[in-house]
Amino acid sequence: KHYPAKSVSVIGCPFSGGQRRMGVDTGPNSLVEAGLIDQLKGLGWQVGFSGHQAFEDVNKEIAKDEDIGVMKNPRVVSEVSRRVASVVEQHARNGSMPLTLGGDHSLGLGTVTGSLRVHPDAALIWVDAHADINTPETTPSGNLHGCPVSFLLGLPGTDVEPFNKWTPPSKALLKPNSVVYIGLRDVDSGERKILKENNIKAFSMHEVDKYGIGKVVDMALDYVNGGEGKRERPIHLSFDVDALDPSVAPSTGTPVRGGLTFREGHYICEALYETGTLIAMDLMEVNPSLMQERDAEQTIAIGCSLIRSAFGETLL
Ligand code: 6HN
Ligand code: MN
Ligand code: MN
Ligand code: MN
Repeated sequence: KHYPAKSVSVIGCPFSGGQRRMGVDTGPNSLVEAGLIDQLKGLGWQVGFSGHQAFEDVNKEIAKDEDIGVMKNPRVVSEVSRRVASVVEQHARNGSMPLTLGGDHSLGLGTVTGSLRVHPDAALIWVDAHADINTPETTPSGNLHGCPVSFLLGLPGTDVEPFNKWTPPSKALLKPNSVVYIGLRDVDSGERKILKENNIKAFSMHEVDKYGIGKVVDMALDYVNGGEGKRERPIHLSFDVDALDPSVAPSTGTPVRGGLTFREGHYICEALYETGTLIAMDLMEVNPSLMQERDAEQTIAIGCSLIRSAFGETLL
């Protein structure tokens, strides 16, 4: 299995430039302040954490970062993803499992790129209310947190500056049959077309209701492993906290009703830990400045407990 040494590197990414609501950049610090590092140590992990990533220099360019087409903050998002990719890559190469705390989900372009440089055979499980697979041509908002998967796949429309300077579509590391979604319920029409055309496996909330979360996670794992019960392929888990129902995780920028329950979210993390094949995790879109203080505390606490589940906290 991939991390027998139980070594994890916590990569805090205080970044909000992939969308337009303030505060998501404070997510990583809130998770750490809530005791995440000690919680991971308590589960027997060796935890590397030496402060959050310093994006101040890029962040202060945001005001000057003019739109390219409809893309908002394109240079800043591109530069941050480029850096995150190399940080994730380094930790993975050193044998320490990257755990990235967001920050908005545009960071997923960096985290997954970093993982795939070290584990080219890895599959991606994207847990989210949204598919985040808009291209610069289909995005209705111009917000790049809705686009990371299309860049990872190198889809038509992603050969744009400044991204093509460091992650050109011709060198895309992710294949459409290496991605599985769980939790979708707010997919744009352009995205739906992309999912269909590329035959991308997705378990929406409809499938979660129909089969139950246990079966859905089994089907997702069978799919990426190419065989029933096979559990060998390395997996990168990118977990957007808005996959959970807003009643469970209210403090997030793009909440959508009808989401995963507390247990369904935790079940996914527990089941992935159980495979022993998890090689990286992202926990994204925790925005403590949204909703009441109580809601923020609840969302932060759930962020921590989802992570603990993915790192081996069991019920019994
Ligand atoms: N997220 N599909 C919408 C858009 O603007 O492209 C929402 C994206 C949300 C992204 O939650 O990470
Ligand atoms: Mn997302
Ligand atoms: Mn490997
Ligand atoms: Mn989302």
